[in-house]
Amino acid sequence: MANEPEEHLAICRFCHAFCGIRVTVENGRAVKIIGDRDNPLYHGYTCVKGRQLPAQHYNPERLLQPHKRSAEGHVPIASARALDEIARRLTELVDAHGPRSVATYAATYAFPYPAGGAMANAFMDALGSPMRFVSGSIDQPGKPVAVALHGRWHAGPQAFADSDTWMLVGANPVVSKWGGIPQYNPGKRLHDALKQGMKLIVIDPRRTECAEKALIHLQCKPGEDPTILAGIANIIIGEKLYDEAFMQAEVEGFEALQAAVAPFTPAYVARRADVPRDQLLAAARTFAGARRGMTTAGTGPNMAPRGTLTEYLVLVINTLCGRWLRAGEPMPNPFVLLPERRGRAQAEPKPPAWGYGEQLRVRDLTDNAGGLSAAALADEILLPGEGQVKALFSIGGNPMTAWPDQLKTHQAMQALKLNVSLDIKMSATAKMADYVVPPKLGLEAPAISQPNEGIWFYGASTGFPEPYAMYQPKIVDPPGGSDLLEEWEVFYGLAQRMGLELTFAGERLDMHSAPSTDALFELLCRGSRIPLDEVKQHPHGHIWNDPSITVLPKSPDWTEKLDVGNPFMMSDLAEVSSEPVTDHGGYAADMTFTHRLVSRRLNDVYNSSGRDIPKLVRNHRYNPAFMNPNDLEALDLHAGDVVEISSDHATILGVVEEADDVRPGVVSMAHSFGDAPEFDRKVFTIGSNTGRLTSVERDYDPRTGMPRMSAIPVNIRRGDQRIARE
Ligand SMILES: Nc1nc2c(c(=O)[nH]1)N[C@H]1C(S)=C(S)[C@@H](COP(=O)(O)OP(=O)(O)OC[C@H]3O[C@@H](n4cnc5c(=O)[nH]c(N)nc54)[C@H](O)[C@@H]3O)O[C@H]1N2
Ligand SMILES: Nc1nc2c(c(=O)[nH]1)N[C@H]1C(S)=C(S)[C@@H](COP(=O)(O)OP(=O)(O)OC[C@H]3O[C@@H](n4cnc5c(=O)[nH]c(N)nc54)[C@H](O)[C@@H]3O)O[C@H]1N2
Ligand code: SF4
Ligand SMILES: [Mo]
Repeated sequence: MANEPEEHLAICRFCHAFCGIRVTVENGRAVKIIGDRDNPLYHGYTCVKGRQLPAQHYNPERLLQPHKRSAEGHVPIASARALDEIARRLTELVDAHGPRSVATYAATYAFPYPAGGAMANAFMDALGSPMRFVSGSIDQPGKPVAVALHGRWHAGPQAFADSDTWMLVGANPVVSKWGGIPQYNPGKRLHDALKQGMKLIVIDPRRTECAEKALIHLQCKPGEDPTILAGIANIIIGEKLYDEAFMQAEVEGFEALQAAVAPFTPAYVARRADVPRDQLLAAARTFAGARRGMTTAGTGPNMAPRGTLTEYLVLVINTLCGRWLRAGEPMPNPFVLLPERRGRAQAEPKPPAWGYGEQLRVRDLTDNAGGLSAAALADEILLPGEGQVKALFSIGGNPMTAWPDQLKTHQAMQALKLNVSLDIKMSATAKMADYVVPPKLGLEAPAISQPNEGIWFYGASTGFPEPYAMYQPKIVDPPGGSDLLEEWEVFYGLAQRMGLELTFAGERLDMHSAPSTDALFELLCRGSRIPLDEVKQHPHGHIWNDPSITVLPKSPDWTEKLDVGNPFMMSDLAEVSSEPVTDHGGYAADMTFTHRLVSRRLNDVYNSSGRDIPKLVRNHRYNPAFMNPNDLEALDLHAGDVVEISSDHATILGVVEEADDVRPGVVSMAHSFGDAPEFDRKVFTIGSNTGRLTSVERDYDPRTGMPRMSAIPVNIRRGDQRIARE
C-alpha cells in the first residue's frame, strides 16, 4: 500500500542561489517541489529549474553506478573496484612523474557540495600536488585580483537594500541569480528597490531583463567597459562629485588616477563605446549624486578583454563615491556558519595579487588571487616535460564544453593517462573519461548554506545580504540498486587505498573509519558564530540578526589605504587609451570582423546542466545565436537559419534567432553547449560550443590567464541549410 505523501524542507542545489524549498516525497521518491513560503530569505521563490529536481533525480539519463571506459564503450563497474583501479593508476603515475602530474578541476557542482572540494584539497595536500584548478578562474578571476590591488574595505560594501542607486556592468542577476545584486529571489529584491526609488544603471550590449527596468541603459559596444568606466571616473573627478573627506582619509593614488582617466573624455568614450554622450554623463551624475549604492560587474565584461582592469575600475568608482560601510553602521551579515565577522572601517593590508605559488609552464602564469588558470590546464596536459599533467579529476565540471579553446581541450582529454569525471551523466567530458564516478544528488545528501557565506570574500557585494543560514538533512535515498559516492567519499576512499593521511579543515581524519557528511560539515563550521546544531533547529532556515554587531572604528595608528592608482592598472589604462578606435576590436589589420559575439545566460538551463530535462528545453534544445533583426535582414537571414560563425581561431555553426534586445553588430549566445567536433551537425539538438572560438594563447589577461571569452570579433555567413532540425 502506498504511504501518505510527506513534506520535507530542503535547499535547492540546482543553482548556486540555494532557495529554500518544500519537497513532497511519496513512497521514498521526491515528486514535487514548491518554494517554502516560510523561508525568511526567499519567501517561497523557486524557478523553473528548481521545480525540476524530481526530473533531475530520476532522469533516465542519470548515471546510477560508476562506469569505466573499455573497448566496447563505457561499462558499469562497482565503486569499490573503480576506486581500487584509480588508486593503483594514480600511484603508478605519481611514482613515475611526481605529484604535479595529478590535477583537480573543481567546478560548478563543487560549490553546493562543500565537503567534496575540501576533501579533494586535503587529498591534493597529502599527495603534494599544487595543481588545483577551479572554474572561478575562467569566470571572474579579475574580481579577487582587483581586490588585492585596490585593497579590501574591511567592513565591506554598502548593502543593496538601503541603497538609492545601483550600477550593473554586464551582469543580469534577475536571470542568472548570481551576484550583481543579492541573488536570493533577485527579481523581487530589484522590484522592491525600484519601488522605493532606486536609480538603476545598466551597462550591457543587450537590453537585458535588468536593463528593461533601468533608469539608464548604456547599450554599449561589447568589450569597451574599461573605456566606459574610466570615462565615468573621469566625469566624477572632473565634476568633483567624489567623496572628498573619504578620499583624504582612506585613499591613495588619486593623482595617478586623475591623470590616467583624463584621456577618457565623454566625447572619446561616446565615440569609442558607441553610447550617447548625454547618457554617459547622466549615468556618472546619477550614480555619484545618489547617497548609497554600489557598482558591480558580472561575467560579460570579465570575459571581455581586460577583466581585471574592469573590476579595478568598478572598485575605483565605488571608492571615489565612498560607498563603503562606516564606523557604527550595522554589519549587514556578520556570518552565521563562519566565524563572526565584525568589520572595521579601514582598508585591509593588500595581499599579493599574482607572482607567487605554483608557476605554470605556459605564458608565464603564476598562482594569483583568482587561482591557477584553468585556461592553461589543457596546455599543462599537452606540453611534454617535467611536471606534465597526466591525471585529471573533474569535480562537477565539464571541461569539454566550458573551457575556452575547445579543440585544444579535446586534444588534452585524449592525451590524459587517467581522466576521472565525477558527474551525474555522460557529459561531453565524461564520455572521454576513463572512469565516471557519479555522486549522490542534492536531495540524497545533507546540505549546508555555508558556501553562500564564503563567497563574500570573492569580490564585493556577493553572498547572503543578511545573516541567513540553513541546514538540510538527507531527504530521500538514491534510486534502488544504485552505487553512488558523494564527491568527498571518492577522495577519502582513494587516500585510504594509497595510504595517505588526510587533514580536513585543520583536523586529522581517522583513515580507518570514514566520517559522515554531517561530521565533515561540523568541521567546516567549527568556530562559527552560530553553532551548526542551532542552525539545525530551524528547518525553514533563519536569519540571526544581532544589531549589536556594528562596524568598529579604524584602529589607532592604522595607515593602510585603498589604492585607486595601482601602477599596473594605470599602465593598462594608458594602453587602452593608446589603442586605435576600430570597429573590430583592435584585431589584426588583415582581418575584418563585422560582429562581436557576447556571452549570456539562458534562464532554463545552468551552463551544460538541464538539457536532458524535457520541461527545461521546451523552448530550445540548442543555444540560439540571438541577433538584431536589422543585422539578419542585412545578411538575408531568417530565424532558424544555420550560420557559420568564425573568429580568427575557429568556426562554429549556429542557429540564428531574431532578438531586438540585442544591439546591432552583436551576436548573443550562451556557452557550455555542443560537444566534440564529430557532433557538430547536431546543432539543432545539442547546440554549438562558443568556447571553440577562443584561443587561450592570445588576448589573455597576463596575470589571470583569462582569455577573450566575450566580445569576440566574428564574421557571420549563411551555413548549410540542409542540416537537419532533428
Ligand atoms: N565561452 C564561454 N565559456 C564559459 C563561460 C561563458 O560565459 N562563455 N562561462 C564560464 C563560467 S562562468 C563557468 S563557471 C564555467 C562552468 O564550467 P563547468 O563547471 O566546467 O561547466 P558546467 O557545464 O557547469 O559543468 C557542470 C557539470 O557537473 C555535472 N553535474 C550536475 N549536477 C551535479 C552534481 O550534483 N554533482 C556533480 N559532481 N556533478 C554534477 C553536470 O552534468 C556537468 O557536466 O564555464 C565557463 N565557460
Ligand atoms: N539560468 C542560469 N543561471 C546561471 C547560469 C546559467 O547558465 N543559467 N550560469 C551561472 C554562472 S556559472 C555564472 S558565473 C553566473 C553569471 O552571472 P551573470 O554575470 O549575471 O551572467 P549573464 O546573465 O550571462 O550576464 C552577463 C551579461 O553581460 C553582457 N555582456 C557580454 N559581454 C559584455 C561586454 O563586453 N560588456 C558588457 N558591459 N556586457 C557584456 C551580456 O549581454 C549579459 O547580459 O550565472 C550563473 N547563473
Ligand atoms: S533559482 Fe531556481 S535553480 Fe536556483 S536555487 Fe532557486 S529554485 Fe533552484
Ligand atoms: Mo560561473
